[in-house]
Amino acid sequence: MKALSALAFSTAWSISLSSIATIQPVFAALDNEPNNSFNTKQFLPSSTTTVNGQLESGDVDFFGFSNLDSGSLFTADINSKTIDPLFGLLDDSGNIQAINDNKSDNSVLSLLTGKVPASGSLNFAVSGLRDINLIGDHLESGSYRLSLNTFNLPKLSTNPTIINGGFETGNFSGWTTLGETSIETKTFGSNPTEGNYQAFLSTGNKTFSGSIIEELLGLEAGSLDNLGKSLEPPFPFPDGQATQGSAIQQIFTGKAGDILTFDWNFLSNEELFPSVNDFAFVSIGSLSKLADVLSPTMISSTTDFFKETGFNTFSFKIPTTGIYSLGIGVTDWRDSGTDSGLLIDNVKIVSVPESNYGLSLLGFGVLGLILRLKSKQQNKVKSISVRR
Ligand SMILES: [Ca+2]
Ligand SMILES: [Ca+2]
Ligand SMILES: [Ca+2]
Ligand SMILES: [Ca+2]
Repeated sequence: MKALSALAFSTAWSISLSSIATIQPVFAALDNEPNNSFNTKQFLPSSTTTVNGQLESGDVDFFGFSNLDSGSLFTADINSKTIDPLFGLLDDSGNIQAINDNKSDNSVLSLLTGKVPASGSLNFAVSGLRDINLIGDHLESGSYRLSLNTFNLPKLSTNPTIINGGFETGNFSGWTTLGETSIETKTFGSNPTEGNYQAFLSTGNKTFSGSIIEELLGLEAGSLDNLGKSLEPPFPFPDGQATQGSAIQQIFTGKAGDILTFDWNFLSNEELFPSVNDFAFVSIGSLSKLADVLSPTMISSTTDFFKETGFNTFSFKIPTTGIYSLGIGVTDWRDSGTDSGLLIDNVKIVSVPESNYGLSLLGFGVLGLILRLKSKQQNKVKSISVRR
């Protein structure tokens, strides 16, 4: 299937609806009963990207998309004004691979993402809330639209130095993004630390699995899962997975001794359970956690999230001159139920002239201490104002 961006798709859709209102676009199909089981699924014509369906109480709609580009990424979502949907993904034998009821803490609509398997086929089932076995155990009734979008893993670009590190262009120019990412202002409830804009990454909505994020960031397979397991002992969770998240990346040339810094604020709605310990991470040189739900620095948040760490500063000294990949992200841990997020701002490189290297490092250390003290003071003020 030809890769079609969401923007291109919505434009094509509105044009065809307005100019030729009586003709369905070739890529839209209608729900055709009976399609109530995997074995009686409705095969959709090649190049179909949309299904306009109708769900009745006790009804499940199974669909088969085919001739997709194997290895490409997909997002598939259910939109409806009348039903609370549940969405399932099945393999080519009919085994349930993934279920999504609610795509985020703020929506009952459903969304699935992933990678198109070698067969080039994707099998979906549309049902009503709580019908996790896809057997029609629900009372929802109404119309919906299923939309499928496929695209390639974003291409990486290498910049001579960090570009748009403060996001003041109001977009992600210079960055590669994957998942649910947006540019926010102070109306988010947490002020940018530089200028008027900051980046926000979420574990809700259009997110991708840890393995796909690892692929984008060039990380070893399983490394995000392992980072989440780093709580053990006494909290082993050998089944732990970085289930779904978002990341941004920029590749740049770094000079030995330069210092890369950025400000970050980890936010979460999760309870304080080690079993659902969502976390934020950074990869440069190696992969490490920025914070997790159990971080002792979590305080009440003035954003839509319950809790946040407040802004902290990460810093990394470039050990040798060369090309570096900076990846920053946030992920759900073990389940995909409750959202976490990460604000990022002021990504920059502090260049240190070689002759003044030792002296500047000392100065930077003092600056870092001042920033940390300042941040602590801000946190104090914030927690007081929350209580008021
Ligand atoms: Ca049906
Ligand atoms: Ca739902
Ligand atoms: Ca900024
Ligand atoms: Ca979570």
